[in-house]
Amino acid sequence: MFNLILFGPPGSGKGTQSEKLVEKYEFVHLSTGNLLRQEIADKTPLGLEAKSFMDKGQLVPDEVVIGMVDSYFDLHKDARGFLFDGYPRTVAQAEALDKLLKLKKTEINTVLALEVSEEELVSRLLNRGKTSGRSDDTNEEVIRKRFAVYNNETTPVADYYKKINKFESIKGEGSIDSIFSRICDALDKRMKK
Ligand code: B4P
Repeated sequence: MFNLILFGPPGSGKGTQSEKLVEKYEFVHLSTGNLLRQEIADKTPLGLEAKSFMDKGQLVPDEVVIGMVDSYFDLHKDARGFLFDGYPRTVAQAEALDKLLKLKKTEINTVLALEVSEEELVSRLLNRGKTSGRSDDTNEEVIRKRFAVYNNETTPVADYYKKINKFESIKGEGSIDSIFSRICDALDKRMKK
């Protein structure tokens, strides 16, 4: 089993690149953002709770997200590998993921982090907000709040994986295909190890 985390700030292209990676490498795609948006669309109690945080640019509480990830994992017992997109976003989530993978006798093999400047990120998100209907993308104040949350709560996750030598940065600006090819090169090297 080979497990990859695609890491990066909001709008860095995790969702965009994940779709291409899933097609090429046949990972099971676990996007906590997509799972939460589905819960919101289905108007479940979890979705209603999550929406109040997401609309403000805040993270959904760890226990909610961790429980949701555990259930998704159980639904894919035969997976040959997972692509974690937007998860973990806090050190508590990273620790919970380690525990879960250990129970399944597997581990994270690599973390690839998309590096994009903040101005480019704001412009991508406002642009997506024009068509996506995502309330967290239409207001620049909420977008800036998401970056502040990323800097405070999510960047420590990078250090968590740097310490164990599993972290690699990828230039996340340029065409979608050129970024994809950088990710594939890094991934292929790691898979050979
Ligand atoms: P997510 O759904 O994870 O989304 P994201 O961070 O906004 O975006 P992503 O990086 O996937 O960008 P994308 O490819 O779409 O999170 C949303 C919210 O859910 C969070 O703020 C939080 O509240 C909650 N949440 C999710 N996971 C959580 C967790 N684990 N714990 C707690 N809360 C959680 O790209 C963005 C735009 O850029 C698109 O329009 C795309 O077309 C464009 N783009 C992509 N690549 C480009 C390129 N190379 N050039 C130009 N444009 C590009």
